[in-house]
Amino acid sequence: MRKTVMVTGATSGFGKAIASVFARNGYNLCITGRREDRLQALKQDLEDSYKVSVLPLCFDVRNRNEVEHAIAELKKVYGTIDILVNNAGLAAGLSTIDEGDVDDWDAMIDTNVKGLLYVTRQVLPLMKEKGGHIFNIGSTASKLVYKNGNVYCATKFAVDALNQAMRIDLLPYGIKVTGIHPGMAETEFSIVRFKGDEQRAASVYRGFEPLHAEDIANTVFYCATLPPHVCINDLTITCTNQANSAYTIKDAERVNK
Ligand code: NDP
Ligand code: 8X3
Repeated sequence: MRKTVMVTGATSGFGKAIASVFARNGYNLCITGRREDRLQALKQDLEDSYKVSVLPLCFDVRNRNEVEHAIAELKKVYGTIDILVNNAGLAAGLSTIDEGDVDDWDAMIDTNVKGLLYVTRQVLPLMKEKGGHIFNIGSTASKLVYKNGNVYCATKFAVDALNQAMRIDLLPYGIKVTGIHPGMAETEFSIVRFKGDEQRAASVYRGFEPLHAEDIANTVFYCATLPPHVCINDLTITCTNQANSAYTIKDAERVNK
């Protein structure tokens, strides 16, 4: 029987690439996000290309009622779920703590921390009986705070803490928990952070090759297909020009260009 994977935030970036790699390998999917048109287009594309079943669920992870209704729908369609990828998230703004926008703080905390918890809480009853695998997408910002990153980093530190907590709590159910911590990747992440300013977003990645969404998708797929007794707990992945969330160099700065 085909396995089922739920990917939150599949309308763009990592989530879309993760959904695609699992579909290409024959998994049924539940894809989520707030942009219905993108969910429908991805469903069509993946079903046509790979002959798998794709359930699109359009909801905001910040809204508990919407999360509950969506996962009740998932239960009706698939019954159980094998893999959950908690990927939906964002950074909003980049400023010092005294100048930060409180609405941005709410959006990040509500999405990256509370949204991840709401989804996980509803999915677990569909996973506990036969075990499964949860991926939480953290960041290099889960490991080291960078200048002006304050609240975003705090939400990703929280994701790191929740990885550790889930791994302990879910041991009796044979549920693997893997924290994936990417460094800089050129998705829509910076466009969202800078409120649609595409030039500013592009400048973040100028002068070096950042990660591609597919690099993270392939890593998630690798972790998900290890033998049942093996769990990768935590992985930090950066492009070659990045050491951590505070140190990245341009190609021009390399001595052996
Ligand atoms: P994108 O902006 O390309 O994708 C973000 C996804 O999250 C979209 O599908 C978006 O869907 C979804 N999303 C955001 N808010 C909500 C919400 N309230 N409810 C439901 N879905 C939501 O960025 P990335 O792919 O880069 O980001 C994915 C994850 O990776 C995030 O958690 C981010 O913090 C993390 N990350 C990103 C890095 C990077 O450099 N790109 C590096 C490290 C971590 P929609 O708008 O349709 O709702
Ligand atoms: C996203 C990468 O470096 O902007 O988590 O924090 S970074």
